[in-house]
Amino acid sequence: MRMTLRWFGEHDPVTLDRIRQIPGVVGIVAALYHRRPGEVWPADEIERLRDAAEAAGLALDVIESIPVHEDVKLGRPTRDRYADAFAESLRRVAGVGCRTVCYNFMPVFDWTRTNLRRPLPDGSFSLAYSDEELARMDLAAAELPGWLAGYTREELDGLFEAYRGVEPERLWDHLAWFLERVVPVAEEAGVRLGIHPDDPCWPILGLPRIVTSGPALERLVRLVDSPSNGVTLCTGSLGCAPENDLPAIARSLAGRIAFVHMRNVRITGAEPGARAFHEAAHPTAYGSVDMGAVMRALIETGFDGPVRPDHGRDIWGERGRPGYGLHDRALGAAYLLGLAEGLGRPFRMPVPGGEGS
Ligand code: DNO
Repeated sequence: MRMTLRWFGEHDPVTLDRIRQIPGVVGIVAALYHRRPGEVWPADEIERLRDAAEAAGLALDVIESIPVHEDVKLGRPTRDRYADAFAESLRRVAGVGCRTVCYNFMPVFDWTRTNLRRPLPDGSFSLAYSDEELARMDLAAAELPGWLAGYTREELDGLFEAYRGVEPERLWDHLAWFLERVVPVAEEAGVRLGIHPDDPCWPILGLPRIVTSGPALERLVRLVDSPSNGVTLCTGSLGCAPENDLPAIARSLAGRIAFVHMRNVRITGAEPGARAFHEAAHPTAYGSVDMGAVMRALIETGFDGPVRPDHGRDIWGERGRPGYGLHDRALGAAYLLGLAEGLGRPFRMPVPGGEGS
């Protein structure tokens, strides 16, 4: 396994020089964040990303994400053009030597939280979500934190309208169509795709969400039966629903896990309509995810890909990008390294001053 950390590019206050000092981190997870869904990524910009990582002694291990245009999710006639643009970006990512690409198929919003700075009893701050708070929010006043900005009011209304008729089974059809189109290109380019589960893993705001459980991920990998059609096992996204048995999911997807996000969440409400959780420190005791059992499942099923700690709390006075400060993610990485070492299969490690450092 390779330990990686997400990096948001040259304006990220968490610099590559700092990332390389976290023990065990050998690669980064990055993207061309300024590129809009449906654009073909310019090869020279991807090369610059790889070169920046390598100049800091790190590899560009994962692209997270190439966004999927809404027209593809909606099955609109323009989807061919946008799926082909996605496929072309895949080829170009492979061209710089990066072999893992994460994406998601969530309508309109990516991960969603209702509070980006919930104080925890130890004085740290974390991201939180509650169905009840979401129901009270005024979308028109753009109150919802954590969602992709960049929509105008009209665009948002148009998208909600367009999704009104899209039942989950239609969204599955659109996802199948997309995979049939892009997986052969990924195969040829030697890239593994890893779909990111929906976060939180249930429908919100009346929009359909389908990548929400173990059975859904198993259905996904069967849509196109290729090692290039894989998943991103995100313990935090799936872990918000108590019915998701994460170690069992990890085992059932053996061989098809392209990438792993390991973080912990504490579930504080499990009833439909009153579901709630907040993000927690990575160790098992702080949340509802059995992190050790997940790591054991990954090791026992031979997973050997990139892993990253995910959303950290803001601690020690840091005011990081929500979920993506330095300190708590570094602690998360160290914890995950310890878990794996204790289970007898350490992460690949650069030796300071030696090979790989
Ligand atoms: C949240 C992330 C997600 C993820 C995308 C992948 O912090 O896990 O934004 O990058 O959903 O497409």
